[in-house]
Amino acid sequence: MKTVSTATAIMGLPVAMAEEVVAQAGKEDNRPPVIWLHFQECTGCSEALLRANHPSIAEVVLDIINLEYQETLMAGAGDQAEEALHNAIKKHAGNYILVVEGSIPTADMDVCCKIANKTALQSFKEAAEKAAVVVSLGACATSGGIVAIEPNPTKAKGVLEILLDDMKWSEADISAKYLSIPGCPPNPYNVLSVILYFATFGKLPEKGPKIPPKNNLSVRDELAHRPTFAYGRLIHEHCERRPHFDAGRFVREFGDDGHKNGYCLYHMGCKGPETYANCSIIHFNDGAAWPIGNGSPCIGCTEGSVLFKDSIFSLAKVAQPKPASPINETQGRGKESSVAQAAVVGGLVGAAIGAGAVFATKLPKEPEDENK
Ligand code: FSX
Ligand code: SF4
Ligand code: F3S
Repeated sequence: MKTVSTATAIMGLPVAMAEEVVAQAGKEDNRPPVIWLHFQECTGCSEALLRANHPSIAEVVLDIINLEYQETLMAGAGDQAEEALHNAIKKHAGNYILVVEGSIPTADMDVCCKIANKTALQSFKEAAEKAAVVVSLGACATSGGIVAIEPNPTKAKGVLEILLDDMKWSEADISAKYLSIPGCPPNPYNVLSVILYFATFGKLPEKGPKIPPKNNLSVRDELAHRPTFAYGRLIHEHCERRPHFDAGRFVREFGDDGHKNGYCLYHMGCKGPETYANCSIIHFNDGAAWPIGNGSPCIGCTEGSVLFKDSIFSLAKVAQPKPASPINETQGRGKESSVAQAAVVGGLVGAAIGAGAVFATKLPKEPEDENK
């Protein structure tokens, strides 16, 4: 119940939905079959899942999903494992969730990432053809990640590219059957929430960002295929250091007084202003930690266009450098509101707008300006 309540809250569903999610997730025959393939990666995505205690990986595997094949966790190996994979694809054809970790090499080399004497591309295609939905897990599976850094010797690609270019999936197929959960590693609760959502409603959750460029995304744009509940907003919108950003208080050097006081990491290269993710809210390791909370700038690990592409210390583009209006909708409107209250609110608004304006003048117009 606790697990499902947490996941229901993360998915942004009403509290009353928790019971339905529990009912669906608890049905013995309703646990969604999952086939989980590993390609070129560090296995950090599975490791992050292993660090979640509420629920533990044991609860996920035994109670929530029907995990048919997962190379990191299963005891079988060799022919026995290969047979299990084939049997699972056959038995659950058209009904299983295919989770893919790691990028897929496409170079004309007979040596990269062969499993059971098949190339990763062959293994992926066989499993994707009969899947109900395909989920790319992690930056590597989503857009190539660390493996695809130039000069990308294995010509590593993410799942979306393979589905579109090699398997010729249509736009309609991609929209109904493909979802990505990027991050290096992604947050385990997002993985769990997607699986529970699928088990409950038999379809993928809403996808895409909540804010522009939502309506201008093409099918090739990876931003369009992430669950909105987890990747709908920028980290910068919900960061615990955001008040320092708005007030113009920044860390200028690791270990300086600003760093010790938890100031904003923007000038240390934080990519929170251009990174869509919910790690600022749900954290990792059961809520114990997340990069910015630990004093490290965000490196944009959910963004294929930022991670390992932009320099760690380059300045992120900030869409809205001024703070949002701090007017509290409940103040200054009721009968009981007083002139004094209105004055206080007015003063705060003025102060915040002033701070925003002062701060805005300190921001470079373009990131390159900072280097001048
Ligand atoms: Fe990549 Fe995941 Fe980073 Fe590592 O499986 S997303 S390198 S955390 O392991 O694929
Ligand atoms: Fe947080 Fe980074 Fe934004 Fe600063 S720049 S408020 S540290 S997300
Ligand atoms: Fe990744 Fe940035 Fe969150 S590096 S884990 S998206 S704070």
